Amino acid sequence: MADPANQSALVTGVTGQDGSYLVELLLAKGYTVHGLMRRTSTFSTERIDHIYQDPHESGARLFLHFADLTDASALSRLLHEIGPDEVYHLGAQSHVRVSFDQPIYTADATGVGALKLLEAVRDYRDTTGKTVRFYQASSSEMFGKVHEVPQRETTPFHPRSPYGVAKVFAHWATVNYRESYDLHASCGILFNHESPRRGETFVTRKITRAIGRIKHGLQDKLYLGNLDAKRDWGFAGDYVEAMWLMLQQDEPDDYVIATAETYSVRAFCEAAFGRVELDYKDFVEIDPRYFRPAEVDILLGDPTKAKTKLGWEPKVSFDELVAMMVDADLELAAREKTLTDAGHVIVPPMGE
Ligand code: NAP
Ligand code: F7E
Repeated sequence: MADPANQSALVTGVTGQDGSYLVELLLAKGYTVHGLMRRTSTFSTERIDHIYQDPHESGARLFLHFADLTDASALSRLLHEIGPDEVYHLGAQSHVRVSFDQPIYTADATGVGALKLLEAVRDYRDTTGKTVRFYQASSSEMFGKVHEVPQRETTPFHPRSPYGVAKVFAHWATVNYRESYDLHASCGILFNHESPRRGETFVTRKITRAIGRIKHGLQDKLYLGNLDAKRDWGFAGDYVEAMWLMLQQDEPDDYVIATAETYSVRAFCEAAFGRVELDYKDFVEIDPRYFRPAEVDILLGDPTKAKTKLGWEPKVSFDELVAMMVDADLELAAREKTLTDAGHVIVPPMGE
């Protein structure tokens, strides 16, 4: 294994949930980290502000670069400019429901974006002769209408959304570059993973955000869609470790990363509202707006291969995850309440 202190990594999706945890992990190991972020009209670095380092200061090891996943020339230029040892491709339009509203953009950013980055990596490797290892953020959404339970690396894909279709494309593009061009490229087929940094429009965070606001009198109701869908929910901090482990292996490969437990959205509601001694039935209402044209009914992963080959296991249990998220959102809502009482206008989180 190479000495991490001399290693550099490029992380796409650095402003996202996983990007923030992965950057923390890589910096702690001694890596120099380059994050790719897109230009937005407001600040989008909230999740990494606590680890931001002024690039002018000596010893800085986190550098941010503007590029969009749809811009092949920017990706190629960045690869040549940075010359990373490892590339973690986490950037994507990652919301399943939104992918039905934006199917073409999702295909472009989430699907073809991965191919553009693979091309940039291949070109950089071929031009310079330098080895680059590549991680693709594949998803359990690729299993969609599942062909078996639990799902493992050999389970056939049957995506149920434009997002799932785009991820299947990106997944096979990565496998193809491994097989065609001898690229050290691995795919992590990650099942749902959550945290207090989870985007507020994903169901777990939507629930825990609402609980905090309900407890502090800032919100009365929570509108959700399908409560019967089941997901294999783990903690994002555990899952980024699996990404790193994949790129430390001699041979590239694909791995399911999951907890091997599944719970319904209803069960998540029960556990999360239960944490603050409330009954979810008193607050949750169903809004058909949040149903999807095609649903993924059950996801349950079998992480045996990751355990055997990578020595990876999830550390945070379902109950611990729920408690961590509820507690963090109670604190956030308490701060919002203080601001509201002082006359500030706090815009409630939007659904989806
Ligand atoms: P996330 O919080 O939604 O983060 C996505 C990141 O991609 C953000 O930094 C976002 O930037 C960036 N991005 C989106 N479109 C882009 C574009 N056109 N150009 C450049 N950057 C762009 O997602 P996550 O939960 O951290 O997930 C990380 C990756 O794992 C994603 O590829 C996701 O599809 C995949 N995945 C996630 C899960 C899960 O349960 N979390 C499971 C399996 C796979 P902004 O901050 O500007 O929006
Ligand atoms: O939905 C149901 C919804 O949006 C979970 C992404 O990270 O994980 C994520 O995709 C379930 C679905 O995540 C609401 O119908 C009910 O069955 O939290 P979610 P997701 O669709 O599983 C995979 C692995 C990824 O790769 C994706 O990038 O919850 N649900 N009511 C709802 N979902 C939302 N968002 N909002 C609701 O009101």
